[in-house]
Amino acid sequence: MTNVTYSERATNFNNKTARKLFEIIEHKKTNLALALDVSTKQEFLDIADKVGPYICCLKTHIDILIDFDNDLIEQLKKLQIKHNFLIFEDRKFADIGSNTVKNQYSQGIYRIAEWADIIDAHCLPGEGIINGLKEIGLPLNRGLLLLAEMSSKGNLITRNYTNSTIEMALNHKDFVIGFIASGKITLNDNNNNIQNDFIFMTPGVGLSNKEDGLGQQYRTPREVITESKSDIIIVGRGIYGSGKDVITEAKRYRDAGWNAYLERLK
Ligand code: BMP
Repeated sequence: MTNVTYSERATNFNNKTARKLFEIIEHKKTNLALALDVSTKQEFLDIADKVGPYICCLKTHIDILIDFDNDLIEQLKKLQIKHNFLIFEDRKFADIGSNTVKNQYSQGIYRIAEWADIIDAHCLPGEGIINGLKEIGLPLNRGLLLLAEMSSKGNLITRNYTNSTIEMALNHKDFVIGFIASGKITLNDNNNNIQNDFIFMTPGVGLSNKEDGLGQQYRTPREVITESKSDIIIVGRGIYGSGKDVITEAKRYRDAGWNAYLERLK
């Protein structure tokens, strides 16, 4: 089932954020998500505006910004409307669901639930983390990604952990829209239907480098989309890394990601 189009996939989801993401991908013909890990508001908004036309999703680490303020969120929302992309705050929640993650998601200075269409979480604490986030996110039609695999060298995620994560996702298909993973993963290596019912987003994507010297491991868009059958490539420093023209690089990754998808459809 790897030759199903993004639009066809959208019909498998009741979650509005998931449907919207597939709509944007198909409309803008891009499966590129930008990981915008810069530290100043000015640089953040400048790159978001330049790269916005070429991405389906903008991934943030909002706590990296040294001059965060509410105006940044207002400006980001304007850019979201101007360029039509979803916002994914890569907060990687990993605490108890009943109280802590609910407050981390909705309170504090960032008030993530108010502006992030998508968030992600580690399932290490157990299913309560999903229940907690869902209480806040589902009424707002938000979507949750679960970290089923990681791109960093030596990470401790095992096949059993990945399987348990998938099982938790299957219990919450209204809110869990997909996974962070190296590609399309299946439960117990069976060819079951989770492949079309979830979105797969893959970080650790680069056209030039193989690693960053601090454990990050890069694969090409072709390896990720055509071979590992992921849906979305997440690219950060490959686009905004030192000395690069962000528009040229964003187009390069958008084309590489989209061509890899077309190749898979053949
Ligand atoms: P870069 O392309 O600059 O290496 O950035 C990758 C981005 O993806 C970072 O924001 C990182 O937090 C995120 N990420 C990752 O690299 N590996 C994972 O397993 C999960 C991630 O969210």
